[in-house]
Amino acid sequence: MSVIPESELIINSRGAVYHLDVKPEELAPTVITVGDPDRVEQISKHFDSVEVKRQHREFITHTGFIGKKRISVVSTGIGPDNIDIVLNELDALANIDFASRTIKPELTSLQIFRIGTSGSLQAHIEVDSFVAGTHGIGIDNLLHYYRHENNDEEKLLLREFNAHTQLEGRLSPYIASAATSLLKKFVTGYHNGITVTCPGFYGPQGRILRLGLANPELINRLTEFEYGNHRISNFEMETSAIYGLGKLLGHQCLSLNVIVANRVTKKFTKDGALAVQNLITNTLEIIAQ
Ligand code: R1P
Ligand code: URA
Repeated sequence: MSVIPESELIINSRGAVYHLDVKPEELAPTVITVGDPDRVEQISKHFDSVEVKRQHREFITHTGFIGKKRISVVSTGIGPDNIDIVLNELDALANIDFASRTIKPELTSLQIFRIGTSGSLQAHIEVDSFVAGTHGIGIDNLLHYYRHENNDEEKLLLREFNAHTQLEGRLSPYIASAATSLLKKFVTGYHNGITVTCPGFYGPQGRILRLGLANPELINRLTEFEYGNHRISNFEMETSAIYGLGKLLGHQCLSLNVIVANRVTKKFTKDGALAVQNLITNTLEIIAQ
């Protein structure tokens, strides 16, 4: 069994993984990730008890219980590059023996839910509504650093997406799916659609402040995409990376987002804090069952 060197898996003096500063026993099998560090407390305040509170950089972790369900909430900060750190470290906490630095013989599959904010790409997916992403299409590059394969449905969807958007060549889009076992619990009250993950908030999401866009047609192309029942519902900055890495590592992942901006109707939520709170309470009710 090969030993993972100190330079590759960094464990601090507390015996905790480097960026998250969390020890293996401090992580629950159900994990909620959020972009905004302040959202961790907004979620853990609904717990019956909180046993662990850790913070290092933008990564805050609270672990506790709702009834008998043990849950960890972890902030990722913004973007797919941070998801590389968080997903690898969550997996290390679950599946690497820190004493021997070897992969455990029996692997644990975590349930990972993202609770985030997002921009809608369809007029009818209004601000304050909820989206559960069936797939993540990444127009960042993260998954290309890992060996990965797609199933036939994913290959077809990606091929159609590339043909329609003409992004391939300038970018290298990739696709990964939600865990269907989790997705089926989030149908009523949630729009289901493809979530596109971008490596930025402005140019990569077609926003113009002072700079011109290399691809001014991006939003229209995404909005108009159709393949069978599949449509692109929204975009944000983490989902495809979570789905892609989560699947490769053997975890079940689902990304839930509340719409704060509608990029077609140009509306913005009147109360973003309330919108996020509504998604939190709704999601926790389902997760805690
Ligand atoms: C951009 O404002 C951030 O908000 C969205 C995007 O994915 C990006 O992280 O998610 P969070 O609200 O979870 O941070
Ligand atoms: N988060 C994003 O990444 N984009 C939006 O439009 C809103 C929230």
